[in-house]
Amino acid sequence: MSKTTDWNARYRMLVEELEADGVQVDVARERLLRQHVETPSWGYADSGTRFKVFHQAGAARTPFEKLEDAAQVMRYTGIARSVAIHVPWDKVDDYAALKRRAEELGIAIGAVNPNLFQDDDYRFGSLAHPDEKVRKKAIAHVLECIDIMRQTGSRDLSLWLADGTDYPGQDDLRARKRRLEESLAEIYRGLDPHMRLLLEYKLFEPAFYSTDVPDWGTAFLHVTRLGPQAYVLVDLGHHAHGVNVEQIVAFLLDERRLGGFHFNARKYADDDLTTGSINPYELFLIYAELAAAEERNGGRLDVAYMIDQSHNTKPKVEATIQSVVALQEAYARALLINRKRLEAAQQAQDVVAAEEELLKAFRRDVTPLLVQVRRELGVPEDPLEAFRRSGYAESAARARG
Ligand code: PSV
Ligand code: MN
Ligand code: MN
Repeated sequence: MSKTTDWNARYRMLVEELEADGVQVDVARERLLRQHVETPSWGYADSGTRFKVFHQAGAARTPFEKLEDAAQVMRYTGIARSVAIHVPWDKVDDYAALKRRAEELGIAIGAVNPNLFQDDDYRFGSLAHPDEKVRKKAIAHVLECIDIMRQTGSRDLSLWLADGTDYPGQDDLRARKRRLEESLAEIYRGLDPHMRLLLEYKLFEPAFYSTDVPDWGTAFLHVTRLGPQAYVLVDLGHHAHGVNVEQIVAFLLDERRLGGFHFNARKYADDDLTTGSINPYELFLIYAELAAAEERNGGRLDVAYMIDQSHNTKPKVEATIQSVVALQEAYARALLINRKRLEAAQQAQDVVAAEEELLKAFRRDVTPLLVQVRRELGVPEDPLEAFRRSGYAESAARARG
């Protein structure tokens, strides 16, 4: 981003252009000022592929260091207001102290993610395991996480299950469904009234023959049966190729069961790459649905916008800043869609005009609007460039080894 750019003039020009086009920039500006993205604690620690864990110099080693890195993303973007934790990866003796430290750093603790996959007992599953003892152990762990939520002030319990089978005949598929229903119901009863249970689905992996929550429809059925505090979580990396994710989002929004996202990008499987890096148009179309629902809802929508990424080839804080900025850009563009014209084109079955309305917003250069928003948020005009110049990565590498 050039230092000499007259952003005020460019912002005025954009406002004029948009208003002449029937789009209210102030509404978009205000929504962008309120945007909230949550980053994952596990995205700041060493991670790997199926084949190797790679060490990055300066990667966070403790839950407190992860908070420091998450606070950097907040410091440079102004919207990464909270950080999700994963237990026991983020196990500490004093969760109130973790909460206090987060607050000192200007962020909050967000969703709590129980770990129901890294224990020898979970080899054949957790909440749907054939052995009642293992199911009870898994349920007890999730209830412990709900207690942690009380101490960290978290509202969302984010559940992803590795449960499934590898071979036909390995287990009774209907029995697995019923066991899962019962386990989820017991967990649901443990929630406080303000808490939400978010159930994440995933097409396959680590189980390859059957997966107990393989798709949004299965997750939707479970959460609907559980009750009004249960919602579906859409992880962008967890679909078959070609699946229309924005349609799933629209359906869940209409049913008021969309609880949140795990943003990332996917090429082959659970790649967890930078959001918007591979299919920015898909990300825009998802935000187009979100912005439309927000519009119908008087400007508010209770959805948790979380990132789920683990970077092996990029520096972690930088990749997370890139993702947060991609989410900001997609949202900004979606807010600039001329809805009235889009609806008119849809009513007239003018397919080309309707598509062009979306493309026009998608192709818009929203940088002047984002610079304006960043100035109001008190963060640098170019978050990534400012972070790279700050020397934080180098000093973390020195301090953390
Ligand atoms: C495994 O697929 C996974 O990436 C899920 O998306 C979870 O949300 C994440 O791990 C953290 O448990
Ligand atoms: Mn996920
Ligand atoms: Mn995943």
